[in-house]
Amino acid sequence: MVDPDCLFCKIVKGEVPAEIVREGERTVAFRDINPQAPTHVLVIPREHHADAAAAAATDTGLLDAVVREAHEVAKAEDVADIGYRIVFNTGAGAGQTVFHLHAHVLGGRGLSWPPG
Ligand code: D5M
Repeated sequence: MVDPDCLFCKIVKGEVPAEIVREGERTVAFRDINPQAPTHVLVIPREHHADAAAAAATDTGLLDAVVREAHEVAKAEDVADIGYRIVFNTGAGAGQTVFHLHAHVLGGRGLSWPPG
């Protein structure tokens, strides 16, 4: 399933450029255009799902693949041992701006809690 108007679907198809760091069978990982930490990578499924809730409702294996890939990114970026954060902004009220499921992988600096 692809949404022709979706920015991240266009990145999957190569129609919009992105700094891709890893590609898997089900996922693509690329650097966030507005990084909030030294490592800030987005992991997205190739399939279009608006957010984590939609993916959970329709495809039980997809979130597992995204989270596993987020951990592979953290290892490749050398932030896995010191600690990193995986964030799924889910819904506009939580700050989601792109409605294609994505995991933010943030690391390389101290990360405070609670998040803003
Ligand atoms: O996060 C959406 C994220 O997507 C936000 O951190 C900016 C990033 N973004 C937007 N456009 C691009 C492109 N073209 N390349 C890379 N990253 C991008 P959200 O959780 O929806 O607020």
